[in-house]
Amino acid sequence: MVKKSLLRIPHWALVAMLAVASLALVPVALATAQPRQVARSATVVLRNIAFNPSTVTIRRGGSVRWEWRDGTGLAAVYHTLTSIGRDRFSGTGAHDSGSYTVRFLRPGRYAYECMLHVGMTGTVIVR
Ligand SMILES: [Cu+2]
Repeated sequence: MVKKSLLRIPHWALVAMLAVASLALVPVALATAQPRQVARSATVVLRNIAFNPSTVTIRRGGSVRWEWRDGTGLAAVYHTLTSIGRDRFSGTGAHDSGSYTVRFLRPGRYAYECMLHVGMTGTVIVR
């Protein structure tokens, strides 16, 4: 009976408290539901046998530029840019310098790799 007396809050008061509590949550929910500002384009540098950064996110219609900068001359390391997975894009053969740019028109998750180095992978997320 003692326990029950603790719960002697009128029903309307409980409803009012829940209403206030849910209102307090609304701004947070709206803030997380809004899409974050996504960059129009991104640059990925091929260096140290890796794509840097390995994941980039851009807006639909934007582009990604890859730059081969993994050493020069005899120390140059060759890499390919090879699309894998369901959402594909055209890539390149093996290079040790230069750049390559792809414009992404459709939202999706574009995975890619270097065919010469196991584990050298990257992803372009288009929103
Ligand atoms: Cu490579």
